Amino acid sequence: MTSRVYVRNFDDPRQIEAEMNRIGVDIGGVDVMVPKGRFFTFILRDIDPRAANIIKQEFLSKGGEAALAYHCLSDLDKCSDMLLMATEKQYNIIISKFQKQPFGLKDIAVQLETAMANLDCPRDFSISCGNKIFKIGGHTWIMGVLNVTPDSFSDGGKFSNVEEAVAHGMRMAEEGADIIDIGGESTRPGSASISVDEELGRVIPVIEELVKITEIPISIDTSKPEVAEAGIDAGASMINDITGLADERMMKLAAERDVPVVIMHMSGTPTDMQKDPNYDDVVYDIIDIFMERVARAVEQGVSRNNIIIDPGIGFGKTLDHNLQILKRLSEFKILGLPILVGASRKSFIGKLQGTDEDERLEGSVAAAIISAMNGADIVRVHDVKETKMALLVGDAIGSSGNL
Ligand code: 8Y7
Repeated sequence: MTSRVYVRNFDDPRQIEAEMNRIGVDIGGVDVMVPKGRFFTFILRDIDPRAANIIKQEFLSKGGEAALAYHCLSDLDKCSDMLLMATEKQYNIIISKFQKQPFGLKDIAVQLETAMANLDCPRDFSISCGNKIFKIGGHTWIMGVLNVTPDSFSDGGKFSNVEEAVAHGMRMAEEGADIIDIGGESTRPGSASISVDEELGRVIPVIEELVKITEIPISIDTSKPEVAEAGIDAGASMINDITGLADERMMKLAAERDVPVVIMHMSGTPTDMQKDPNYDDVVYDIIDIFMERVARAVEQGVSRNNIIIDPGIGFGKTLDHNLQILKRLSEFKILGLPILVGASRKSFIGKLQGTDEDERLEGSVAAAIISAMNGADIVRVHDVKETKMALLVGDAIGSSGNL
């Protein structure tokens, strides 16, 4: 009898374990072998050629590989990028050797160690929001969009009176939303900002009414600390800040009130963000900015356990930037923080579908599912019922085969 070859792809070490158990591997052998079945590829940006040459040697000597620019062999003044390829087991050995090396290798060792810990599967943390605990990993939470603006992206004007807005919030809760995100200021590209009083007048009555009749956690979508504070006083239990806590007062408020905060990435301001967006690498550049913002927020007293990151689809991004972010979303897991994605009804979907704002449902659901499969923990959507149904299927597929 001839034996046949099959392919088996793993995206979670629990699946490697399950496969070894199926085969009947000795229990002691499983733990030893799983780290050899996990392969990580990392990019190092702007690496000193002297460090790069040592890294190359260490990886080769352990059976891994580290690809560097040809010029690094001769020109020791010109930094380059580097591609690292090895198993988890090989990284662990190499990292321990880096501890004693010069040229910043110790720092790289710490970064690699942190990266692998953050990429660990299953992701084992949760976010407390109001009276709910959102467990991260394996399940995608839904944030329903409630715009209370006369001119927002979608639903513009439809829910500008309190009663209608409250009714829409309740409908989303019934349809399966886990959080309601209430915003009063339009962030449509090119839109102008409004005053604190105007924004307060739009959102606060809606929050006050909703908390009377439902337990669903409410997020306040604002970049103004005054509005966020009043929103929390009225009963909101999360801050969604599209400027990514650009205002330090927002960091202080989040720290004081001990509520989860969404740090969203935006390049520029809503007025100018779509004028020629430009990145070296859209994913790595955004990760760099998250690193800096998260460190600053933690310095201001924000608990790391309260931070959610969001790459900000459509905020200073071209069509291709948006597609790259969604395709490579899992790379943001390197930060070890929950990931939120808001792609719903955005203009890139209209561009691809060739449809107007009110006909972007199918692409929005597709984007939500792909986000979830690529590591989003929360999706911010307008069409709650349709997204919920699709996610029941998507999440089940995503977690199938895990122990
Ligand atoms: C997002 C957002 C908007 C997003 C987060 C729209 C308020 C535009 N988009 N907040 N807000 N992420 N966290 O189309 O992508 O809903 S407004």
